Amino acid sequence: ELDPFPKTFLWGSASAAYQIEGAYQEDEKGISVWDTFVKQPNTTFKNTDGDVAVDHYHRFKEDVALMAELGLKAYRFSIAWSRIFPNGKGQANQAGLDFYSQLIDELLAYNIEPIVTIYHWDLPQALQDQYGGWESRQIVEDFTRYATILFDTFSDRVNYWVSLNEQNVFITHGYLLGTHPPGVRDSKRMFAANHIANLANASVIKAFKKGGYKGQIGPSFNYGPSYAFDSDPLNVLAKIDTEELMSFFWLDVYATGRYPRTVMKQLEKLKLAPVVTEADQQLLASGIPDFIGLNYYQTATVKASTNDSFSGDMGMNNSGKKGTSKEIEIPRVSKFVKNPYLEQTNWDWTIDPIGIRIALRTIESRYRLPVLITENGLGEYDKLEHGEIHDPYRIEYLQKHLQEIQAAMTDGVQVLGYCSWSFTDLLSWLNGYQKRYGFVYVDRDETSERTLNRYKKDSFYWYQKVIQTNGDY
Ligand code: BGP
Repeated sequence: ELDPFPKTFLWGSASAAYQIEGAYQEDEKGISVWDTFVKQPNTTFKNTDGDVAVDHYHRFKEDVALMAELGLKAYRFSIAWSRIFPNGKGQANQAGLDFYSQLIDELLAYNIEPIVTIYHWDLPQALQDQYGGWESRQIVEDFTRYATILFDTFSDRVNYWVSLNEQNVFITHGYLLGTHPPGVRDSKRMFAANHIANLANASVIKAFKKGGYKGQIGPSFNYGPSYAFDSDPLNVLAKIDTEELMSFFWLDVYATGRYPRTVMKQLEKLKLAPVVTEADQQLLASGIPDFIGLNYYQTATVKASTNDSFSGDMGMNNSGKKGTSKEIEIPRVSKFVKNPYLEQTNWDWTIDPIGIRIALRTIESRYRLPVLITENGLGEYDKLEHGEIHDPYRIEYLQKHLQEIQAAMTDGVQVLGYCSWSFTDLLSWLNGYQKRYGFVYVDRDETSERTLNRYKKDSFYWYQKVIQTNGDY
């Protein structure tokens, strides 16, 4: 028997500025590293920039009206740093503040709780050029100043803040795999930049607490638990190593202010460990969040690796052609293998509802912090036919995940709410516009006229019912 969802449960949906807004140069907005990255010569990004995206900047009232029709209780969005500070710092841009102020007011008019992400990857290009972005300690101060302006301007109306979105993703892709800006492939630089991002995260949380603002703050983290392929003790050890390296290396710092000793020891041996001063240690300890934001998509299954070298190629399937991803290996740690019990999407992401229960249980038993599920969803091809989109696969995916969340809550995990990814269809960073996640279809048909019209999918009506019945449908 499952406990019912609490009355206060935040039934939500999520998005991020670069993926929906468009209007990339309007109202004094500065250029971000993503604006630049997708337009480099020889880029693999074709027709997949965020210049127009789904034009949310001009259509936010229409979008919020759809959220109200669906019955959302919460909406997670991000603020583009370069709208507030076109050059990353200096004088705040009033037009940028006004845009988000109007969006927040519009949400509140329909009783939709805004959940505001302060950083969802679109760093002002000026800070990259000036001092190398996340590789310079100067960013700690600039990021804190930017966040503080947001707290001062909006905390009378905002109760939930997400500090950094998926630090593990933007740091590893940006500095190890080279697939996100600034396109670096250097593990030493990656661990150094990552440490600075930790400091920036802690500094913002500390500023929030010291400022006495009302509400709660925490980082969102992409946590997909790992399984051992079988009970071979070597594979079980590989599972532990993988989770420490890929997840607890971040989550431990957020929740306890300390790096896991095992990973740090390995990094020291490899001469990759970041420099952590006494002052850093204190800052990390003073920036403990109120909740962990969980972005959950899939799990991994691992065997032990005996290989020595890293190919630098994560072998991801960004084409949407099923079965094209390559086997990933972290040398001397683990080899990622197919899990015979789990289905995969067309982008080769495993579909594993019980995995979210395992993620929630792990966070609870390790950190005893509440969790806000800030992302979860299915990226698939959708087909618009006579104004309708039949997406039973998405309904099934979300329904099964919600059931496991309810089970985790029944187990005793504190879950504040659930934001599906995403509300409208939007830009997928590495997959363009064909990989769709929304309850609302956006017509971005590049072959005919791109109307950007919105259409409600079947999953829209399904989620509407879920919310109406508080999960008891
Ligand atoms: C998360 C990001 C989101 C979103 C999502 C889906 O990592 O926080 O911004 O993009 O993943 O991923 P993708 O677009 O690669 O399918």
